Amino acid sequence: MINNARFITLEGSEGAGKTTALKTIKKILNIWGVDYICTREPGGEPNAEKIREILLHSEHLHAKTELLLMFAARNEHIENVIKPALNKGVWVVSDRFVDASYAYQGGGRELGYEVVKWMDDFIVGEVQADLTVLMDIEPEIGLQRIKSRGQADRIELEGIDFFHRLTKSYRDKAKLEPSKYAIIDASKSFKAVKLAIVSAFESKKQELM
Ligand code: Z5A
Repeated sequence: MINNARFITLEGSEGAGKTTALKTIKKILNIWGVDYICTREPGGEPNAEKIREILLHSEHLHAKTELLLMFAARNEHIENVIKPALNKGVWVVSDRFVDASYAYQGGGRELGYEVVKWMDDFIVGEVQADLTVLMDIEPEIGLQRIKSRGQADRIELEGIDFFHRLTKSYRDKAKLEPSKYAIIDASKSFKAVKLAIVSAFESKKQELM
């Protein structure tokens, strides 16, 4: 935490309902009267958005290239958006952050925890989330939800084992620092998920404010 401003990240596998969760989080922060910005990864600033295009729409990328580009985009995002906002006392809500690298590249691509941890220490350092909302869902349910969405990007085209590995990596990462996480059962109905997010924020309010 810098200057009382808080850094909240939103994570989950495909079709976990992050977009829907973000709406609920915004409503909560509005009610709390917090000054905040919403951003996303990969992306969130011009150079990082260019890297996002390469990441999601290249025909092929080696796993290590993918990892390096995720962190290159993240460095631009941290230096140009996240740190300046937090330093001004503005809260930051990011749709995905470093846990996605542990999950997708460390787990999904099987590069392993250690190499991602090294990059995390090097690039993210102390700019860690105060709260990570993990939208937890079995891959079969999430993938079923996004089936009707049309053209899939490069990562969404992976096989089911990839999604099982990344789901496990998300869960394992959360176990390392449970107090930092709000784990939401994202397989429930829209209403139940919304209530679970509201309740999680209420229980963290004193700590965050
Ligand atoms: N990536 C990475 O590999 N490494 C990294 O370090 C980072 C990212 C930072 C970003 O893509 C990609 O980059 C992502 C990880 C990788 N993988 N891919 N591909 P993105 O930003 O374009 O997409 P996304 O992050 O996967 O999010 P999304 O697709 O926009 O959101 P979502 O969580 O998947 O779900 P949604 O759009 O909110 O909902 C999906 C559908 O489910 C939709 O039709 C909803 O109406 C429905 N839904 C949602 N909630 C419910 C409930 N409760 N019941 C029933 N139906 C529901």
